[in-house]
Amino acid sequence: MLIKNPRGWELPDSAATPESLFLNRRTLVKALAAGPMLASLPLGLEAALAADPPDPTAVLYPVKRNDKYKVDRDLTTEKAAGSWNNFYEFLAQAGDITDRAAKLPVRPWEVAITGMVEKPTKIAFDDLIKQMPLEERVYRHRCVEAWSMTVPWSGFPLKALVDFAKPLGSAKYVTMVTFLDKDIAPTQRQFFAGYPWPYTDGLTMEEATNELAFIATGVYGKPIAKQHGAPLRLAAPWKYGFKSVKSIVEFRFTDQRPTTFWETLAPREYGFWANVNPQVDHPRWSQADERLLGGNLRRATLLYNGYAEFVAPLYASMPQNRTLFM
Ligand SMILES: Nc1nc2c(c(=O)[nH]1)N[C@H]1C(S)=C(S)[C@@H](COP(=O)(O)O)O[C@H]1N2
Ligand SMILES: [Mo]
Repeated sequence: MLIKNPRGWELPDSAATPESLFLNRRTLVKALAAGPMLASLPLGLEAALAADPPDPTAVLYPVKRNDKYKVDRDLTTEKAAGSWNNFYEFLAQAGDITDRAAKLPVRPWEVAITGMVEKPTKIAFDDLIKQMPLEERVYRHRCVEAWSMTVPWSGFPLKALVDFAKPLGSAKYVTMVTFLDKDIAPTQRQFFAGYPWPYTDGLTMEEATNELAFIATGVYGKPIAKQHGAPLRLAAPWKYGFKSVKSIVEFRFTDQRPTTFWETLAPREYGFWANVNPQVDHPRWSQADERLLGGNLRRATLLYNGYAEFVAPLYASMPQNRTLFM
């Protein structure tokens, strides 16, 4: 389908497609797939749909579940997990951002490998994923704001990407960077324009190559929904959710510890390590328990979010003080 009109996200605010178009996207996409209706679509609508061409990776899913990673609770429903999201680029608080995030164009999508690597490079996401070993893992996720979910991510170990990137022996950290685009992310141009965009966070190389660190490209047996951070995001389940950067455009290898988005904004509340610990309260609230998305059930929060057997050795020789858990 060749479309010469500007795409939705290239239009100025005043000319942007109204939200209502996106509300009905699913129905419309179905109708489009059926074919003959296309000719009768209004031009603006056609342009809006062009933001989302067919996903060539859809055929890869579902992938085989790796049963090594057990959880002690039921899966969160797809609806509950997909209608309560933190993605500050679209809304500066947790909430249902499905319609806002629908405006994020995820094709084409390039991933840059930069910094201390043998050869800095850029690769199309669709080419990268073909080279990665895909599997499904059911992981728990604990937001620093004391809600949690349990979801089946599909994707690949971050270690596979690190191997692909070939970092130099001197690299000690990997920073993950989200897209920066004021035309797409309303908060990057409005009241929150002064935030330290783009969103970044990072891991040490030991953390990044720990078997738990996972890049999610899918969820619930399908390509990952935009509100969850399409087309690829980190899932580091032993750390508070804000470490798990969404919609990554760059993996940057450095020998200096990065100062991350939340650490820059509120250094007394959020730090680099951010390992989950129910005994170390956030300065403004308790971390002892958490609300399970999809209801009002609460569960006790676990040290390292229940993943101590995999990750506690990483921190054994470090001072077990507050900064390790914020
Ligand atoms: N780029 C970006 N990544 C982000 C965030 C964000 O605001 N922007 N929020 C983080 C926080 S606080 C959480 S809890 C998780 C939420 O992931 P989910 O919406 O898929 O549940 O994403 C993390 N990754
Ligand atoms: Mo969060």
